[in-house]
Amino acid sequence: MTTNDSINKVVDILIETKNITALTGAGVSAESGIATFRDPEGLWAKFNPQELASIDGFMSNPEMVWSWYQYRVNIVNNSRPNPGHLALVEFQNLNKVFNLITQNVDGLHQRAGSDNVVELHGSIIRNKCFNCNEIHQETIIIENKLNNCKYCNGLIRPDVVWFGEMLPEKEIELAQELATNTDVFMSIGTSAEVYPAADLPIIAKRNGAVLIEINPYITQLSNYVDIRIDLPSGEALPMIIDEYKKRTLK
Ligand code: BJW
Ligand code: ZN
Repeated sequence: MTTNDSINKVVDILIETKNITALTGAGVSAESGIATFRDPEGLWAKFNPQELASIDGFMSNPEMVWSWYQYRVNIVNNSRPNPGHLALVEFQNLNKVFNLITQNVDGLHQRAGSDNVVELHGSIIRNKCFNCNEIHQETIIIENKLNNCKYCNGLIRPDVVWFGEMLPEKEIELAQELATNTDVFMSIGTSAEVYPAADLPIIAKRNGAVLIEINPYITQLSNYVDIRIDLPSGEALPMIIDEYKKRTLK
């Protein structure tokens, strides 16, 4: 099947369906200049996840972890949503039930205009207290200095989910329910290697959904999906929306 055939097949399915759920990963923000994790140029090729994205890492060197996240917050603040994010906003206007679940912590879906985004791994723009868990909404960037909680004096950390930490209960339960009940599930720009998010496409397919993957490279999910579009999401998603509009406006 050519890429165009796959796009056409996806649009055939979307037109007939009532309920669409998308799970996005770091690949969706790659075209906004935000590094992914597991690609050859990704963050985990240069940085050690155990040192930077775990409780033990924060406890042994909080200054280093905090400044690494501030460096990434700066990149996010200077980035913009790309055509993939913008096309996902248009999925809200197809007169279907559309649910967007993301593993991304960069807030770019929301900045693009997506509503009710289910954030599985938190947000890099939000901070919380390492000790009492209180959310500190205000941006606390005092160069690379560590900040303390105004309630309990604990250290402030980013409100993201590190390895070994539980995902926010409400979000993961909602995501599992959406995956169970959807007609179409799109896995976009994720390596599908990190659990429990990586279970969501499997749950959807086991419960009868058509499973679509959009990713320029093969993932662990690729052999299992019904349709694969091997393009960057910033190209594939606008193509799908354009074709959908062309067909439904006739
Ligand atoms: C494009 C593109 C373009 C490129 N267009 N596509 C053994 C020991 C301990 C734990 C475990 C274990 N085995 C399993 C676990 C559990 C663990 C886990 O899954 N580990 C695996 C790595 C094996 N999971 C957890 O620990 C989770 N918690 C949990 O399970 O709690 C229960 C528990 C408690 C205690 C012990 C055990 C279990 C928490 C996971 C938290 C993940 N956190 C991170 C960091 C967030 C904060 C931050 O940003 O720093 O979340 S890790 C990182 O991976 C980030 C991402 O959200 C997540 C997923 O990555 P994603 O989005 O898929 O990115 P990549 O880089 O992997 O893939 C990008 C894809 O894009 C590629 O496929 C490219 O081809 C593609 N791409 N350009 C479209 N233009
Ligand atoms: Zn506190």
